[in-house]
Amino acid sequence: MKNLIIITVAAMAISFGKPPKYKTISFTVEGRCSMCKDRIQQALDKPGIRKAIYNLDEKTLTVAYNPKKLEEIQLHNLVAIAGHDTELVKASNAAYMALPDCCRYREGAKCDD
Ligand SMILES: [Cu+2]
Repeated sequence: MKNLIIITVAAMAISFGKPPKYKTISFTVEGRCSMCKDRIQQALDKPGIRKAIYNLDEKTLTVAYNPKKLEEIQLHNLVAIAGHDTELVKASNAAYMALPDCCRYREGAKCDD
């Protein structure tokens, strides 16, 4: 009996300690420069997100996240709140206008770098 309890407790500990299964997705995000890249990646520095990498040349954001904690659309919302349009969610005007001049991608802004 005692052994059974020990085994049960051990099995529970193992299942609690299991690392979450991350899902990796990519989607298009508007951005112009390395500041945009930092801003976009920073916006996804949240619990349940393991990594977020923005490819400036391809305007593609790749995110590894825990689908048990976050829905895909929430990732788009986080980016839009930071001022950047994604292929599913457009940033509000207020969020967009909060960007520095050189990052205003809708007006064809060009950054120096
Ligand atoms: Cu920028």
